[in-house]
Amino acid sequence: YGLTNSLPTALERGEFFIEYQPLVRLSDGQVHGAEALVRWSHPLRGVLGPDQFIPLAENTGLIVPLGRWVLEEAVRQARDWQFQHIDGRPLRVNVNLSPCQLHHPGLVRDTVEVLKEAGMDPSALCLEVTESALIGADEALLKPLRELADLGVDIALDDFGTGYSNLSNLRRMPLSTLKLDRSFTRGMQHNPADPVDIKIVEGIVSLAHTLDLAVTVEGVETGIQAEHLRVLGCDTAQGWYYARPGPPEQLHELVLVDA
Ligand code: G
Ligand code: G
Ligand code: MN
Ligand code: NA
Repeated sequence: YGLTNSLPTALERGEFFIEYQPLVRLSDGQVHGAEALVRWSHPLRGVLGPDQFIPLAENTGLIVPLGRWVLEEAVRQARDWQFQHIDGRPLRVNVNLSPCQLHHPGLVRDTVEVLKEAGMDPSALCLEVTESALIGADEALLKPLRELADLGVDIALDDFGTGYSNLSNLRRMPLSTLKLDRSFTRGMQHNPADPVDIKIVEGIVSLAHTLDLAVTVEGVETGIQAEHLRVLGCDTAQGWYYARPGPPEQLHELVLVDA
């Protein structure tokens, strides 16, 4: 009982909300989008993070309607950003997909519907899937992702480097981006950076670029880390150094500041 029981009503009562964390292009420091991160404003327990309820939502199947709500909300927000953008740069939005959503037969149809209803170009959406969700990279999982990628949706492999990616599977996946887990960013906090971490990141960037994949780094907390990662050729960064996850208005402020 408890959290699990109150999940379905929480969705009906509108207790979930989304925070957005900016994604910043390392070459010029421009904000080019944001990752949508869901929260639950629980009437008794306060604001709960995804780690406290996503596993429950997966076990109960609520993740499918919840995930669809997140997608709708995030795409609608990105559409608003596009209407309001000041200098011709359409902001993009990243949405996390859990393994259950990947297995759900309605994924492609729902995503296409949400994009159509919002009148959004598919290329403004990036879906993040984790390495562990793609273990084995069997066709049943790759097919819907490939259909989405063919429509122009970007697919990112989240938490890259922590799971069990079979590197040779990378080329079979319809990916456009690798999101390097923040454990790699930690080795970049000193000057000079950890020489082994430098070699590892260099290798991953080189592999990624060879496969035509962009590299996003997570967990950037300092300017030193950002600079090391920029020099190593990473494309995009995300982390507290730029901004914590926050309300959608935060992105307006950041974009206005650097415009
Ligand atoms: O928001 P926070 O920094 O606490 O994120 C913790 C984890 O929750 C991240 O790994 C993120 O991928 C996951 N997460 C956040 N929002 C969503 C969501 O809408 N759906 C799914 N499946 N996972 C999410
Ligand atoms: O989807 P993913 O697992 O990458 O979710 C991002 C998670 O990382 C969220 O929980 C977010 O709050 C957290 N996060 C974002 N930026 C930073 C950062 O700079 N440092 C740390 N330690 N965590 C971060
Ligand atoms: Mn993510
Ligand atoms: Na991650």
